[in-house]
Amino acid sequence: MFEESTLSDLQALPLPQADIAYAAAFLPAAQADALFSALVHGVPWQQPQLYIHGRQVPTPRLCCWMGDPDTAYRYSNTRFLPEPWTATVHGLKSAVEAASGTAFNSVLLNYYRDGRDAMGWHSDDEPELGPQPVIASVSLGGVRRFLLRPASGGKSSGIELAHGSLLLMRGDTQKNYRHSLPRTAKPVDGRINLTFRKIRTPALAE
Ligand SMILES: O=C(O)CCC(=O)C(=O)O
Ligand SMILES: [Mn+2]
Repeated sequence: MFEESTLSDLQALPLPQADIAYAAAFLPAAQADALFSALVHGVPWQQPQLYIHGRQVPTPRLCCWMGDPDTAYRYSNTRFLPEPWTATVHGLKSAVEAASGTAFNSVLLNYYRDGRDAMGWHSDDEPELGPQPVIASVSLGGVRRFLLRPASGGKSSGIELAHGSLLLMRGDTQKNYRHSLPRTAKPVDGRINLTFRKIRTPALAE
């Protein structure tokens, strides 16, 4: 289903103490269009509640955790079990694995319905991801600005993540940088992002 794409399509982003590579055209446009529609309709989207200063607030986006059955992860004191792979997402996983040379066992899908949906500053640094996680991020739909800023503070840099693009964050990127997807007042189409991850499962066996 997915065309071959290789590491040679990836370009390094010039951020110090990070290892970030970007392929703007990882998926051909027609394939990215088909994938977007398949995911909008075919993923069991959820909208968990967040607790902020004791108040319950719906997460400002829809999401779904998908993966191998043993990839439960912990977030805000809750243990989440993954949804089983759909054929579409599993096919994309194989394409991302071939392009990145990395095996993944889970993916977090996020659906930003419009410019009000967003994700705040964070690092993907959960202990179960290990010290130097490889995070492979595929973007589909409306183009949004992805920001990175040094964990020690300082200026943020942005990249517009294209429809069908692949962004790889490796090495010390999560240790040395935070990232976010800010809200935008500009009219923007819905966007789906998939971040493939490798969860180390034995630590979660309890
Ligand atoms: O939507 C994006 O591009 C970023 C998503 C993200 O940072 C995450 O899922 O951890
Ligand atoms: Mn993230």
